[in-house]
Amino acid sequence: MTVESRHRPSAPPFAAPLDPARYTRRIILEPHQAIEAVTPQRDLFVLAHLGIPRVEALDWRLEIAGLVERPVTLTLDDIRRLPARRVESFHQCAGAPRRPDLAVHRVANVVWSGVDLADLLRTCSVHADARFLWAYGLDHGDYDGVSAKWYVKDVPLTRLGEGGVLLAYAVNGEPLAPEHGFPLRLIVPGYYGTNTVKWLWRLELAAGRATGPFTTVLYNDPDPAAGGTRPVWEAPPEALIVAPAPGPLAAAAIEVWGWAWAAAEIVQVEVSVDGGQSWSTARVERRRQWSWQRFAFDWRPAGAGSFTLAARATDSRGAVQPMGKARNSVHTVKVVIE
Ligand SMILES: Nc1nc2c(c(=O)[nH]1)N[C@H]1C(S)=C(S)[C@@H](COP(=O)(O)O)O[C@H]1N2
Ligand SMILES: [Mo]
Repeated sequence: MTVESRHRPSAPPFAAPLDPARYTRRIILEPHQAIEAVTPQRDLFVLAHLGIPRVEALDWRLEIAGLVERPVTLTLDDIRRLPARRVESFHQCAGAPRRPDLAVHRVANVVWSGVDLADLLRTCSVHADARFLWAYGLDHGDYDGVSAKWYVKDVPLTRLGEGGVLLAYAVNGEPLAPEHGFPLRLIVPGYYGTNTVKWLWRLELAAGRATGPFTTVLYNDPDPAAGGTRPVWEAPPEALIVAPAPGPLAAAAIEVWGWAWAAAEIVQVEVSVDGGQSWSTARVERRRQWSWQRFAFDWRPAGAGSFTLAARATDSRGAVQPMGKARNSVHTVKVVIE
């Protein structure tokens, strides 16, 4: 294998037709329906920018190349024979790639199974000058005015050093469905979903950031403090109100509850029943690995009327959710006490 072909792959050595060959989005659960602590695979949202590749397990191969001493090509059986790891993590879509001012509240929580990528990479001997992992999906084509040879995302190797980064072949103990990345996807717990590359066929170790549209013109949010833009990688704190659902309610003792999550553990959730003018501290469960955390607040409405409930999370780094104009803006729910 030449250096040129290691750095400029043209195609995987097997067929993976796209069906459908276009942007596909399926939103299954509304926030008030996200009741289960672990979201069943059939209830996960589906997000595919370019289409859904259909893969024959026996034909499929994963190559690991670029700045490594020993490039390898693995079959699915090779990967399944490696020690299996489980990681519970929130799974969140960042929303529109070019709309950092819009919160979509699209989140789930699942248990991924797969192999530890840092362990696997040690067997390839990564060069000292490598700084990023580039992950290639089998999907390709046009999206929002850009053309992609492949769906490629990148992860700094420092994140791999923090643990939990998987090549996952199962979710909640079930094989990945085609739309969720069969046969193998990258999982970066704590990062937004856009980085969890589905339908992997190539991993490349590189000195710089990936050069495709999904890491350059898309998914980079303005950040003057960071000198221009910031990749949409780690998820900042966010809380979602599950109950009560929007609409009419009887005037009784009401538990306002939901889920909160971030790349770092959530240490505080506050609930407001007056649209964010005043706040009370809610109870918050500890997290398991990178799971979302349940919060709850007991509310006794003083009387009938319309109320805007809101929940605001703070993480262990001290970051707090903004009220508006952010991917993680505060979620509000309007209820009417009858
Ligand atoms: N190859 C590939 N991986 C991808 C995407 C994609 O379009 N192609 N979409 C990403 C985005 S934006 C999200 S939110 C998650 C969604 O994962 P899910 O559809 O399994 O819920 O997959 C990510 N991985
Ligand atoms: Mo997404």
